[in-house]
Amino acid sequence: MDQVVNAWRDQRAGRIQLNRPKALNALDLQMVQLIHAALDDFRDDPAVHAVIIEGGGRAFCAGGDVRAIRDHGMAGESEPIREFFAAEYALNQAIADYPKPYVALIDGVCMGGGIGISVHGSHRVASEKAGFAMPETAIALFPDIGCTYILPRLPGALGMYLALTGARLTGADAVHAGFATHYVPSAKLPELGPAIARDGVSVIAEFAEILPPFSLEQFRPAIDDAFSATSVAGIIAALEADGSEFAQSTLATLRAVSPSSVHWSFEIIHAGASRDLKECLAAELALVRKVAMHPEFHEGVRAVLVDKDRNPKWQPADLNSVDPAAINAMFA
Ligand code: QUE
Repeated sequence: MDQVVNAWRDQRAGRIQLNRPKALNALDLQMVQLIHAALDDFRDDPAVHAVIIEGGGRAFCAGGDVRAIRDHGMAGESEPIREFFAAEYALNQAIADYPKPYVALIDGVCMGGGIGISVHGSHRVASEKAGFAMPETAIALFPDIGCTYILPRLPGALGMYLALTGARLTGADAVHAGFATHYVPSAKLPELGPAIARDGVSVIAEFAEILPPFSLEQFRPAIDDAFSATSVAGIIAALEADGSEFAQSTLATLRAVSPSSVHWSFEIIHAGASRDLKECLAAELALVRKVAMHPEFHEGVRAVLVDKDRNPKWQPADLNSVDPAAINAMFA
């Protein structure tokens, strides 16, 4: 019970614990392979009626090991990049197709790859300690792990707003947005796993608490108005015309993250509205192989995770200087 992923049988449940707490359980290839192998075992074990996945330590899962991806990209090593993302996205698809209840207990940070190993499952339980985000535009990546399928299907234009700004959601807000399905207090979570293992997933409803209001409720009209635009320029124009404090601070966020990433993220999320999950993951794999080799991504990860100066030098430096031909080339 001391691997980067622990998997064990607990009464009628298969249980999985991510166990790389110092890296906030960020996924590497070995972890992805161990989770997938455990899911295959539990699927074929008739004594297992549900699978429960959780994070060891304070995080659920902070994403992927993007520092290692950057190192490979800078070294021109495309094969380990393809191997990691192909394995990660295959796991996301396997969770979506899983024939038994799949329960994620989210009691801490859940970003990027963490959303990928929860949102495609049948039950996503979030506590007041959960924090959800798709923060990829800050590192010049894009919302992947099947989120180009999920985000266009969230209420109104919330998905495009969350994707482009990286806005963080509380556990309760994540239920309102659709990332999570149940809101359970952190203090009750240690009892929930064993209760599901004994009595099945129907007990989750008994643990669930009354949902606090959606903190973005008052901004929903502004979000839907701006982020339903059919271009990045349209989003910016709508926020400028709005002029509210919310619109101003949203504009400031959009002007701080990678301009190129805002454009390629917008394009692939927009396209995701008319693709199924499998098509979305295939399009994400094609794009991520290009982005991982791109200097913009190397600079983003440098600024946020390597040097941590939070002072990226984006090229081009503003949203309206991005050449549409350069964005098209990422999808060629
Ligand atoms: C955007 C991201 C990630 C991020 C920060 C962003 C991401 C990711 C991590 C992360 C955080 C802590 C760790 C770690 C990785 O941060 O994908 O290994 O210890 O994995 O702004 O997409």
